[in-house]
Amino acid sequence: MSNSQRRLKRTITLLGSTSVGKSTLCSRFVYNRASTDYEPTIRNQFQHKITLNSVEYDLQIQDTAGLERYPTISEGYINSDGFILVYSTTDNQSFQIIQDIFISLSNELNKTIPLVLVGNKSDLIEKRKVSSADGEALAKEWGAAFFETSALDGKNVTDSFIALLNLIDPIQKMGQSGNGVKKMDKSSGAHIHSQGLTTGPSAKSSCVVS
Ligand SMILES: Nc1nc2c(ncn2[C@@H]2O[C@H](COP(=O)(O)OP(=O)(O)O)[C@@H](O)[C@H]2O)c(=O)[nH]1
Ligand SMILES: [Mg+2]
Repeated sequence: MSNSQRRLKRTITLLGSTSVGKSTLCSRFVYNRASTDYEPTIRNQFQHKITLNSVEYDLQIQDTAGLERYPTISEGYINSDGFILVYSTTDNQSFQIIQDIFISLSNELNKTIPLVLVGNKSDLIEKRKVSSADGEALAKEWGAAFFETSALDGKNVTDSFIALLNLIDPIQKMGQSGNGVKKMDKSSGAHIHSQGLTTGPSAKSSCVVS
């Protein structure tokens, strides 16, 4: 038993306004490169395998596009196990929009939602508009884990996905409780992060544009 690996299927959805770097984050995580050689219309799905602490995760990662034209969260996302909500640290409007998206998500998914808030483009230091403190405060309010990332240089990208996977399991074990978004202590995300889960993404991945 101790030698057998657990296998878990997980669906993760990235949400956020246009150009915050959702597709580039997916490309960085799955292929370890920043470029995106596809132009998704509404949704783009990646299959990716990653092993963490002897658990083999079979990931379906849903990249989204054009969400600002869809004020309510599409049914396609309702079965996601967790969400990465992305804004750009260089764009105040994207920080506002991610808050609107969170409200839609909370209203539509009447259950506990594992969430990671990501402020992307942290490499663009001179262009920063949203402070780290504001991002962190928002994540704390939501009970989400928080990372500032750069899909360009890779900073914190894998860590963001791993933090979400580790948030999903405890929440699923807890079961669904309460109305709306369960306020989870941000420290649980930070704790998971600080455990130093170092296993990198495996080579098995594919991408399907829909
Ligand atoms: N400097 C920098 N540029 C980024 C980063 N992430 C994405 N970009 C650029 O931002 C633009 C929009 O990225 P994209 O992934 O298409 O955004 P999406 O619309 O949210 O999927 C592209 O030109 C990317 O190269 C980042 O972390 N740093
Ligand atoms: Mg995109």
